[in-house]
Amino acid sequence: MTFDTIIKGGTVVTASDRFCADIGICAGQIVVLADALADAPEIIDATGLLVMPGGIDSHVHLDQPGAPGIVMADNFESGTRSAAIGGNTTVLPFCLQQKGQSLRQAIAGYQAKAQGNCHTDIALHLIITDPTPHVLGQELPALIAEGYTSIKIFMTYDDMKLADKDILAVLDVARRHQALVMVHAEGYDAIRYLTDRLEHEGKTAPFFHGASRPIPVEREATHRAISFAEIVGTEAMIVHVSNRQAMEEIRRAQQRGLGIHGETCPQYLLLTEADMDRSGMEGAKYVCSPPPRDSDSQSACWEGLQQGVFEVFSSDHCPYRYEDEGGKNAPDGKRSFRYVPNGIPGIATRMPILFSEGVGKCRIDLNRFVALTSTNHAKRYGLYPRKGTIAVGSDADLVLWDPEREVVITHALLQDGCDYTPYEGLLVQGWPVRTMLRGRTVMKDGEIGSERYGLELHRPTPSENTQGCKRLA
Ligand code: DUC
Ligand code: ZN
Ligand code: ZN
Repeated sequence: MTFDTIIKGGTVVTASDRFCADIGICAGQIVVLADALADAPEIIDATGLLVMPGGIDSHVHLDQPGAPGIVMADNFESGTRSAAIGGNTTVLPFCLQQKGQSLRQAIAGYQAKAQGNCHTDIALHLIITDPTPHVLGQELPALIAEGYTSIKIFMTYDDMKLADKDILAVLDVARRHQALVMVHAEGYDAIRYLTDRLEHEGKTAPFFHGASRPIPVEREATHRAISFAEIVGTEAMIVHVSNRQAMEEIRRAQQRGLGIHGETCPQYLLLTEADMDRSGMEGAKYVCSPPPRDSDSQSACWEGLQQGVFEVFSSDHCPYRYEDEGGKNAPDGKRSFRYVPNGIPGIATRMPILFSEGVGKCRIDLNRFVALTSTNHAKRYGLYPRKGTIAVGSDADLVLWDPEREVVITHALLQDGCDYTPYEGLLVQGWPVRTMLRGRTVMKDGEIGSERYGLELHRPTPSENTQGCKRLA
């Protein structure tokens, strides 16, 4: 048998196994895993390297419209470029429906931005902000049937929040048509109240972002979202969980047998509220929502990863330039944390951080690392087994990983469109040295190829999905 490419001498790691094998690739797919393959025009020496499924980051914002005057720092080209630098081969960005827009218009807009510009494969989640009867009754069911099977909703933000009755209505569409609702769980009214109070007291620095959305704000909304999913009788994913109380709400729901899933992100393992407490507007570099918390919250997020409460570890890459962070969009140039865009970059640093802090410090093993960064994303969002594993018939989406390489993270390494990284100066051990998308090298030693091979993936519709992709084994 001949191959296009052979990867020789590496240690293959999946979510369940670890073994030495060569990998034979033909027409973009893995066709053989065996000892001592030979005979291919391209032979890649992976001696001393781990060969893992390419990272899948299921929580990413690219080219998303925001407040007037604020432009997201990454488009599909720069965002997927940085993703490939960090060992990812698939990302799932959000397609935001703006008020008054149809879902089809929103999708067409994102597809136009993505087409021909991606270094990784992509699949879009929908964000519903305007749940009109037409959207819920016609468009959404039709789009779910076409494979847009994941939908994010917000419980906060002036222009995005859904009323409780609308949250219930979206969950009900998801129940009837077998989609998954992803919930941003922070309560709007409590945040409004606290923000007004803090501003009245003159507490406007970025640091007070944390005080405007404390842990009970997230816990209450998490509890409400879980209760709504239970009342409707459907599953839900609570995204970007930041603290123990919210994690415990999810764990309790899981212990009661509910289909409630959880996600956490690097910022909740490494950053704390103290990072927002810097001079001038410097703290704005760490402003995201939910905010970074405290050391007990970090421990709880690690526990959630270790115990399986969180099945996915995503970046929530939501990049804004620091030069735009300082309240550029504030009325009358008023400076307040209220006007700092909520989000930080992290698409390239997600895997190295979890590898170094998790595997390197014996908090998780290698198989769990692969599950949390790739396999579970593919399973939950309908891409498995095409993506998320190393098996005969799967796409040859691979990351070759040097477990010994020490790297000091600096923004220049990451090749995103931002002007900083919150992890500047962090020493990590373990780094991706080659990223391969459907058998083609898209990143080698920090260099990105000039071709953009990334495609929008068709996700199986609920009726096509015979692999049990939505339910994790
Ligand atoms: N929610 C996200 O998912 N990302 C960044 C900001 C936010 O509120
Ligand atoms: Zn969110
Ligand atoms: Zn997000």
